[in-house]
Amino acid sequence: MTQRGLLIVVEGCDRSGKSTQCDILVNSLQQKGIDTELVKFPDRTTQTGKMIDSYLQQKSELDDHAIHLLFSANRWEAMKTLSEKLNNGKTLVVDRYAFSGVAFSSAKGLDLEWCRNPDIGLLTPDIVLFLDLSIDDAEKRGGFGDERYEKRELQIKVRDQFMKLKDDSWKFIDASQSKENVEKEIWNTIDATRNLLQDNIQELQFN
Ligand code: Z5A
Ligand code: MG
Repeated sequence: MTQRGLLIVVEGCDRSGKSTQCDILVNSLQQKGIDTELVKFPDRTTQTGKMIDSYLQQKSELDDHAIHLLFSANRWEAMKTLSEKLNNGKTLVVDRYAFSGVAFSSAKGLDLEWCRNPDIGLLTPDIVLFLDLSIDDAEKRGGFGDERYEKRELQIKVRDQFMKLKDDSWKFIDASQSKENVEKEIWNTIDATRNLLQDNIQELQFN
């Protein structure tokens, strides 16, 4: 029987290098002969993703609850395909997941428990790599951009909310290091936990 792939989630503050490191990690895993694919949320290509993209680019307005539910729907519509891929042995590296959803919406003032509810039942990650970067260091990376949430005050609140969501599956990575050193720390973390994860691998779990 094919052993299922791992669900590796990469989370973190804005500008912490998530997308950069996801690309590197996918390549490194592939080079080791591990069948791996990159997934990114929000997926801006689907119908819900197009609405999210327009909202993030400040081209449209939506109620805070409505956009929260759209981000969640954007994940739900991918779940069947993702679980099939995992069950067929593919490892997935996921750039942002439900933790971002809860952290951003609750930082805007929505109730944390309310924010968690629509994502209950999504696939549970085997490991969450949290790329940790102070807001000051994030700003040194060329400043925040023009998208809706790219503001210092909100980003400070988002980090506080993320800290309320962590559990034992979270591994903190010091994202203030050079790209190469972050890459090494991530690889060492994956390598240290991979055998443990593979030994304890269960059927896919839904949270
Ligand atoms: N959002 C939400 O509200 N609800 C949800 O459910 C979800 C998301 C899933 C868009 O996300 C917004 O959606 C986001 C959260 C919200 N809002 N904010 N803010 P996105 O994932 O599409 O956002 P993004 O545009 O990709 O930005 P990002 O993820 O914050 O950036 P990053 O991926 O962490 O960083 P990067 O693109 O890899 O690197 C940023 C820059 O830093 C770039 O110039 C790199 O070359 C540089 N970099 C990277 N690593 C380093 C190191 N180590 N040293 C120096 N410079 C570096
Ligand atoms: Mg990114």
